[in-house]
Amino acid sequence: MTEPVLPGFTPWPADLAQRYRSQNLWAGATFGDVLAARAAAAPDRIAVLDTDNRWTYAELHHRSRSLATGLARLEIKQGDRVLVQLPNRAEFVEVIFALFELGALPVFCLPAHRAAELVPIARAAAATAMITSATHQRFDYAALAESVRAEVPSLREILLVLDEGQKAPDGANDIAEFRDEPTDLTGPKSGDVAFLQLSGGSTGIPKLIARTHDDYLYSVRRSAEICELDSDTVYLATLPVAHNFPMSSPGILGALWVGGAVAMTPDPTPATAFPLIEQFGVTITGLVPPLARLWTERAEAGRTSDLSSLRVLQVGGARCQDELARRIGPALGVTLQQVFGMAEGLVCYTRLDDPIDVVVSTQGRPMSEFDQIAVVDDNGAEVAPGAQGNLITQGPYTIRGYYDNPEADARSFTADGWYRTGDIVSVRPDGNLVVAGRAGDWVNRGGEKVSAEELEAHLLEHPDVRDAVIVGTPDPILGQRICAFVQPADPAQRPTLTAVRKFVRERGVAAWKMPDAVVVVDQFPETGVGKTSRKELRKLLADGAHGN
Ligand code: AMP
Ligand code: DBH
Repeated sequence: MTEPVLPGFTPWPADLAQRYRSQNLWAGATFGDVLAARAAAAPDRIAVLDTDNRWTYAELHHRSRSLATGLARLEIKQGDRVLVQLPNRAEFVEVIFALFELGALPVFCLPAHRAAELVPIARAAAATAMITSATHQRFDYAALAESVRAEVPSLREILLVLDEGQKAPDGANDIAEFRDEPTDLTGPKSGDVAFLQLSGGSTGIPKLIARTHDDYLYSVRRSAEICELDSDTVYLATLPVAHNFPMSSPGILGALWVGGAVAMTPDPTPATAFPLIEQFGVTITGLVPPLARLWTERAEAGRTSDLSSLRVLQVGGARCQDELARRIGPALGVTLQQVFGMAEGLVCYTRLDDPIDVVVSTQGRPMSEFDQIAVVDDNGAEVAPGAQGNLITQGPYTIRGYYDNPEADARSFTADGWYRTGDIVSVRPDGNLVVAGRAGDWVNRGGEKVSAEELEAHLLEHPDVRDAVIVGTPDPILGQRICAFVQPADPAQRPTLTAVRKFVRERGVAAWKMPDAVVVVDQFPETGVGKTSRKELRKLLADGAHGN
C-alpha cells in the first residue's frame, strides 16, 4: 500500500496505519467508490433534495463525473486545492463529489467567510480555483471571489453556480458549461487526502485540516451506525453544510453512505426549515445550541408544520445547557443526541438508547473503540478519574498534524502525536464526557468559534487602540459573547462599541466575529511573568465591569 504523498500532510505512524487497515477500519474505498456503488445498487433512489432539485443516485453520480471531466478540461488536476464556498443547495454535493472523483481537494469554506478569512485560507492552501455561487441572500459572492483572486496569485479559475437567468461576469465561469460527457479519470486512492477542512487560527493564520478518504469514511460509517441511519433516512443539512458536523457526523456523507437522502435548507430558521421537514419527510438533522433553543421555543409556542417524521435531533458545536437539553425532546417529539466533535477528528455521541440523564447532562462518548482519550493537567500528567482536565486524543480518524503548519503542530500535538483538543472535560464513571469549556482563548459564540488573538490583531490596527484583549463573557442564549477590552491610544479618544464594530466589519471580517461589548480600560492585569491575564479580565467582567 503506497502512503499518501501530498506535501504538508502528516501521516499516521506506520504501525498504527497498518493496524487500522488490517482491522478494516480504513476499508480502502474513496468517496467516489462509495457513490459509484450506491448508484449501481439503487440508481433510482433519491440522493439529494432541495427546493429546486430532486436527484437520484444515478443522476448525482452522472453529474459529478460529468463536472469532474469538465473541471479536468479547465486543467484542475489531482491534488489541486479548490476553495468551495456554497450555501446549502444540491449543487454543493455535485461539486464536492466532482472534486473527489478528480482527486482535487475541496477546501471547505463557509458562506459567512469574507476576504479576511478567505485570502489567508487560499494562500495557505495555494488554491488554484474557487467554486462559489453568484449571489446568496443578496450577497455578491462572485465579487468576493474576484477580490480573493486579486490577492492570491495561485488562484486561477473562478466557477460559479448560477440561478435561473443569472450570467457569469467576465473572468468567471458558469459551472453549467463544464458539465461534459463523463470520461474515466484516474482518480485518487483511498489513502490520499480527500479535502481540507478548516479550524480557526489562533494567530489569525487559518489552520487547514487534511483528511484522507480512508480515515474520514471510517468516521462517517461509524457515525451512521451510531445514529442508526438506513436507506429510509432523510438527513436535513441545516447548519452550513461545509462544516464538519453536518458534513460527517453523520451528516450528508452519512446519509449517502447508507443510501439515504440528503435534503438542504437554505436557512436554518423554523420558518424555512419546518415546512421543509414536512415536505421532505426529514428523519434527522443537527443544530448548534442557539438554533436548538429557537426551534424548541417555536415548537413550544405551537407549530404549523407536521414534524412527525423527525426522529433524531442532534445538538453540538458548543455546550448545550441541561435546561435546554431537557426541553428539546418533549417540545419537538424527537430523541435528542448530543454531539461533541471537532474537524481535527474525535467525535463523541450520546447513543439513541442512552438514559435521559446521559442525554441531557453529557456530551457523550467517543464513537470508536479505537479512539484513545486522556484527560491531563497542564504538565501532561493524567488527572484523577472524574477530575477536569485537558482532553487529548489519538485514533483512526484524528489527524496527526495540521496541513503544512509546524508551528501550530508544536502547540496542538504532543510529542507522540496526540491531538490537544483545547477542551476542558471530565469523564464520568459511565464513560461519558462532560465538556466544561475551552482551555484556550477561543470565544465560542453560539457554536461559531472566534479566535481572540485573531480579533485582537484586527483591533490593534485601529488608530485609537493601543492594546486589545478579547475574552468571552457568559451569555444565556449564545453561550458566550465577545467582549473587547481596549486600552485607548489617547485617553481622550475612547473607542466606542459602534466605532470598533464598524472598523472590524470594514476590514472584511465575518459578521459573527464582531465584538458585542467594548470595555475601555487604562491597564490590563498581568500574570506572574507579565503576560496579560485573560482570566483576570474575565473576573473583572464578572465583578461588574461593563462596556458601551
Ligand atoms: P472546531 O475546532 O471548529 O472544529 O471546533 C471544535 C470545538 O468545538 C471543540 O474542540 C469544542 O471546543 C467545541 N465543541 C464542539 N461540540 C461541542 C459540544 N457538544 N459541547 C461543547 N463544546 C463543543
Ligand atoms: O464543533 C465542531 O467542530 C463539531 C461539532 C459536532 C464537529 O466537527 C463535529 C460534530 O464533527
